[in-house]
Amino acid sequence: MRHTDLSRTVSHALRHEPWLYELELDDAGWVGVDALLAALRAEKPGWAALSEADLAEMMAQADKRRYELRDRKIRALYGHSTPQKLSREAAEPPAILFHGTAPETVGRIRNEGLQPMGRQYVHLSVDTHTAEQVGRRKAKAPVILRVRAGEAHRAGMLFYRGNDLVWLADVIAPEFIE
Ligand code: HQG
Repeated sequence: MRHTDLSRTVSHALRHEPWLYELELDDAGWVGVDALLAALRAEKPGWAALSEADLAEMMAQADKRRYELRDRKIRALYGHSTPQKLSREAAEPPAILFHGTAPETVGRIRNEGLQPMGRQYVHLSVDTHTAEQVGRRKAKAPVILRVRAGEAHRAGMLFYRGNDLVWLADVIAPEFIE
């Protein structure tokens, strides 16, 4: 529970509103661990002695690989909604990716394709199990869309690696979605 709470706050700081923590993400989303720790220590009495090891433990206990901690810097791997789009290196995606969503949004996705909505990128999953979990955040019985990512990539759409299970894209046009 303590880790979930910490992860939520780190997520808020590194993905959504870093300025509320007096943090500034660099081009690739990194902030200094010390700056993040200083902000977190001030957040809650229980976090007054928080250390880098606590962050590492929170990451190790998590069900998903959301952050990367390296050279005394930390960043979120995906999920950003900050106005300044992070610079990412485009990469060749797997031939097929998946996206889990609520049944009621499928009509719109059929018309407009997958859009980033509140985030910087569309989030895609490497397998149906992961897509199902993502979709369950939105609906009890999510719909799993199958994205022909290889074809979309060859047609000029850009893809980026999130973590081992998550890929990102700018948009996915409807013709690549089943
Ligand atoms: C939908 C979590 C209408 C889309 C997850 C989704 C993921 C459209 C919602 C990561 C649309 C956005 C991201 C369109 C897409 N019209 N709705 N044209 N195109 N949508 O939460 O992908 O636990 O911003 O289907 O596991 O659900 O936080 O994106 O339902 O990896 O680490 O708009 O966040 O990771 O919802 O989830 P979200 P997402 P964490």
